[in-house]
Amino acid sequence: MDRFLVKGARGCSVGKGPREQLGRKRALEHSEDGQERESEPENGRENLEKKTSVMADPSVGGYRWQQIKAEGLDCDYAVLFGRAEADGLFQELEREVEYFTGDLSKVQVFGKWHSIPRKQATYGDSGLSYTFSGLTLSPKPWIPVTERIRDRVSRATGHNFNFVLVNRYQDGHDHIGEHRDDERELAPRSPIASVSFGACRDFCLRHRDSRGKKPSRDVASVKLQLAHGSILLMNYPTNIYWYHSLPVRKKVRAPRINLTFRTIASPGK
Ligand SMILES: O=C(O)CCC(=O)C(=O)O
Repeated sequence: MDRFLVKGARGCSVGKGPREQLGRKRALEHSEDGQERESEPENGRENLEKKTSVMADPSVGGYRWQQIKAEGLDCDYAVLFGRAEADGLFQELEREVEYFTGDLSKVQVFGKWHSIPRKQATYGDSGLSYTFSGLTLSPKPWIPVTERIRDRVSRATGHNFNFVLVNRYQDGHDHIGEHRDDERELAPRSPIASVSFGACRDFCLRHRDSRGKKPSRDVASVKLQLAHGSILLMNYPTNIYWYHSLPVRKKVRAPRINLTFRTIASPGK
């Protein structure tokens, strides 16, 4: 059972509140190499103390922030762009983003190469480097659309970001497996801002102690639904304790683009 489900505006269930718990469910999940497994409905784990809440002043910066908290998990969610603006940004991203091709669009799992089940691109400040698929790369220079979204994110959150990873999901078959954003090059304790456009998708978070066949503890998982034009700010220490994924959802037919804005520590720091 998920701890809670945050559902939101625009028909994509993005704002289910603490009392509106999901019942038992079955979910199809894919791992990074594209292998599908059907997760069993979990039961008996409903945590009655739900902590979805609205900040003391929910309209700070003109946005209605929702706070999502659990043990070691600290996130803030808001709709950042109105529908028309979000539509325009989605179209511009579709026209302008240049995604990786060739070896950079593949991943090696147990010695075998697989196509990554989504498209990816990176943009950022000059002089930065990061490790991707075992390679040290530099992001492409910012383009106007990623710069505009970055600046809006900075104004809304009060944080500056020097790098963005763009993930494009063609439809509900494209996905990202469970992982943490805990790369060594990230500035310690820096938040990660995840901005979504296009199809609404489930975003699942699982505590590190509750993973695998024999979890050491039973911490209820968290499922959010990320709406077109929304932002999810993942604050420290979320990425220490919680893994996240965007599972396969075969009924989703529309594309989605997600941008995770990050702060890479300057070389030498
Ligand atoms: O598409 C998403 O919402 C998730 C992206 C993600 O997990 C990542 O960039 O690390």
